[in-house]
Amino acid sequence: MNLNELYEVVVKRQPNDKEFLQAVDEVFDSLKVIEEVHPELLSDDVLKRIVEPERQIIFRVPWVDDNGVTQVNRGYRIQFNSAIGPYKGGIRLHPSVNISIIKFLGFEQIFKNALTTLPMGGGKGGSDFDPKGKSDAEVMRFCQSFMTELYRYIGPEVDVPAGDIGTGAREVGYMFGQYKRITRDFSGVLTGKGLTFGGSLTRTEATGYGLCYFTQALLKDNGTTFDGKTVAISGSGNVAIYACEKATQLGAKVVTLSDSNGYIYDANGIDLDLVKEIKEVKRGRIKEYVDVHPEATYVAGERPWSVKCDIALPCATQNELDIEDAKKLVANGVFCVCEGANMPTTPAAIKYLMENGVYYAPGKASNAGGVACSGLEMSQNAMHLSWTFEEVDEKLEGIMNEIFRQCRDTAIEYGHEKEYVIGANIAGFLKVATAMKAQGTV
Ligand code: NDP
Ligand code: 2IT
Repeated sequence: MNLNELYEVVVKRQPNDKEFLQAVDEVFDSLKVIEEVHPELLSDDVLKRIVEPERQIIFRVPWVDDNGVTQVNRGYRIQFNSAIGPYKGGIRLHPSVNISIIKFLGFEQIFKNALTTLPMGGGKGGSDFDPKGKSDAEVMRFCQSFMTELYRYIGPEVDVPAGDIGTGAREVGYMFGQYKRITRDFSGVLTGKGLTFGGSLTRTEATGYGLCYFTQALLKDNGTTFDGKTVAISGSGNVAIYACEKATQLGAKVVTLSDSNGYIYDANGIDLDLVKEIKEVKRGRIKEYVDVHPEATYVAGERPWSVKCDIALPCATQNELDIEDAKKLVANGVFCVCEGANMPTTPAAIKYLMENGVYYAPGKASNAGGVACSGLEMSQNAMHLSWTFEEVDEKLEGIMNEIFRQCRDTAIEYGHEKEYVIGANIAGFLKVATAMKAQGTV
């Protein structure tokens, strides 16, 4: 069966899962390069298995709100691939969550985790629960109910969930507490834990910092640096905040951040202490920024891609940068787009950016710093020790440099220099495929 034929099988099996099909299509597009040069590396048996999750768990999550009313959400955990390690990946809490979104995220995670060089398989979970506007007590009751079902499927050597959209330190803490209460097992079953109970220094910063380390490696390889560049970032959550921090430390000026209601533009560079106060302490909205900085602007209902910048780092959600946005970015002189979010750039936008000579890096490579640091948290938990911030940060930078090297060198090896998406997909795939073949048809 060739890649086109297998893609038709995947479509037939889940015709409505558009995000998942988009993610598979992108990977298959890259694998066509191997199909042409080295068909023997594409085993039919491996390909057929890699697009089907090993296990999909869907469950009811009932909880009682502050008014005493029962609420019901749907919980998911997709254990996609365990060829190179225990399932590993975050939990997304957002009203848009459905099986397609969790499957696309789980599929991406397989290749991302392989690129980190650490022994982690691919998984993802979540729920259509919306933590926004809920009290701490409601969030706690939801997280406890979610874990009361999930605990039987996970474990430190089985499946290790973590944060994603809507799941931060608060939610991981509540889930960890409930897991421990049910199992009596104090172990590294989740990552992104608080620093007083097994969390790793640098995990909070890791995805955003890692994105900038990857981008820095890419820029260096192309003869430039962050220094003096203007950067547009979308989102104002965990990834966006720490991408803004590191890009600024590396000499860039970050001029935008956003949330699902609009974006802020500050020509003087984002005041990140204020953003942290609004988002991390008050759990407020990004438009509150202009209350303190009236010289900055807030644009409601728009995304930040019409702003003039050299480098764009989409850090909010999937398909948030489309072909119209890509055209605006190119017209304004952007030369580099590295993804902090998972699949934020639409296929047409990726094509347009690359055709116009923009360096483009896919999230499964450039945002792998978060899960890489989670892997380091697992190592520390297994050894019952903790490394300093500097030690973890140094390891993180080393891993991101190595991921960039794999993307660059694999792209060159297959005759597609600077097409980092091809390098990422092929390098990640070959590692997992080799392990799957060695373990037989399971
Ligand atoms: P957070 O929940 O901390 O922040 C998410 C941000 O994205 C918020 O500003 C949110 O705005 C915005 N956003 C979410 N959904 C939408 C939407 N539908 N339209 C517009 N804006 C939206 O999540 P993270 O920062 O952790 O995650 C951001 C991205 O990075 C996701 O794609 C995630 O999968 C990816 N990622 C995260 C990692 C991590 O370690 N946390 C690791 C690797 C990738 P609002 O408040 O209005 O919803
Ligand atoms: O998309 C991702 O890589 C994450 N949300 C982080 C997963 C993790 O296990 O740390």
